[in-house]
Amino acid sequence: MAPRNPESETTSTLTEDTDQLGLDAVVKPEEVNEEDPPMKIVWKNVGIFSVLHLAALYSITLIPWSLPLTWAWVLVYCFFTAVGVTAGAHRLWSHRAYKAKTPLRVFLAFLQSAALQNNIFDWVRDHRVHHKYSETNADPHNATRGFFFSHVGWLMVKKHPKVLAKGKLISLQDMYNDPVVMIQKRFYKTSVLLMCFILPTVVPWYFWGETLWNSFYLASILRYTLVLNATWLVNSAAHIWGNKPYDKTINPSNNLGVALGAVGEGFHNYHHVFPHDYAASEFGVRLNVTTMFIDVMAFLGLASDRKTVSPKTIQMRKERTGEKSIKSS
Ligand code: ST9
Ligand code: ZN
Ligand code: ZN
Repeated sequence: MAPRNPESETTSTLTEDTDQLGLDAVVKPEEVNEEDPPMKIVWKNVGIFSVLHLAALYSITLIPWSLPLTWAWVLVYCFFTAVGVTAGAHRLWSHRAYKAKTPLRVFLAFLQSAALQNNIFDWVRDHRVHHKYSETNADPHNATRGFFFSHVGWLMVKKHPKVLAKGKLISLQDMYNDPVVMIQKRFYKTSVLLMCFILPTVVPWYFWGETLWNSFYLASILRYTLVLNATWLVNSAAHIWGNKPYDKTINPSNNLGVALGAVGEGFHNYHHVFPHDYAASEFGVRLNVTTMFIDVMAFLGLASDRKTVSPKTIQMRKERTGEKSIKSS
């Protein structure tokens, strides 16, 4: 087990299993589920996601005809795109699990634009609603509607009226107060054009003579589609399959496959119980590249106040509500 460091001066340990944002206080389905109008399909999005995935399949056929340096670039850019989502939109902005100085917040905002998963503001709003109203009609990607809906289907239909209604009750004052978030929201389309399409395409062409065609399909289209699906697996697979060592009454589960693919975000049973832990896991850096990244940023003086949960609190919670005879990972 990787050592945790709850006593370190840059890490604050919460002794109670409560979340300042109130996101661990899950609302029960019967409080939200009384109306269920038919889903309205948004055909434009069905078309876009279909073409994107076909283009990603075509991109795979280009791999043998492209340069090894381009493959390396795709992997590196996958990593940084993922970190923009996990260390940025998720752990920093949605859960305030640590603090980041302005240069790091700017860097993460650019990386989050490379992920093209909506701007930080909208991402955070949907994610906070997801935690608070998990598995109800107010959950944007309610996994009780099945794998496909929680994976990508929710982006192909109009949102349930309960999502919009309950979303308006979620506190977003910290987002309004963060100039980096508001500037990224304002210039989102430009930043996506630059970070998701132009930069990843131009680098292999300019620096090692890759064709623009290969660069575009591999570093933009394939990389984007891979990171999208890795992210979506947290909403789908990790809400359906896995272990529940911390709370057996909820659907979010610890799923090692997802933890690997989603750079440390697969300990989802833990994360829904302790959403404010900056490691999103009981095990610190183990199978958790995002935690390593945040730790490196703390070492460089760019991140601080990394919140963790004390081992005693975790143990008590396991004994109270966890699946017995299941190891945490
Ligand atoms: C994408 C997002 O992929 C992925 C998020 C994943 C989250 C994962 C979390 C898991 C944990 C973290 C793990 C990370 C792992 C990473 C691993 C990496 C390797 N509350 O939206 P509209 C308002 S996006 C309150 O049009 P419709 C809104 O402000 C992919 N209000 O709703 C607006 O108000 P106004 C790329 C809300 O019409 C109005 O409602 N993006 C809320 O129902 C209408 O908003 C796309 O493809 C809320 N929650 O349409 C875009 N939400 O009118 C896809 C909205 O006043 N989206 N409002 O301005 C769309 O096209 C549409 O949103 C829609 C719904 C069709 C889905
Ligand atoms: Zn979840
Ligand atoms: Zn979360």
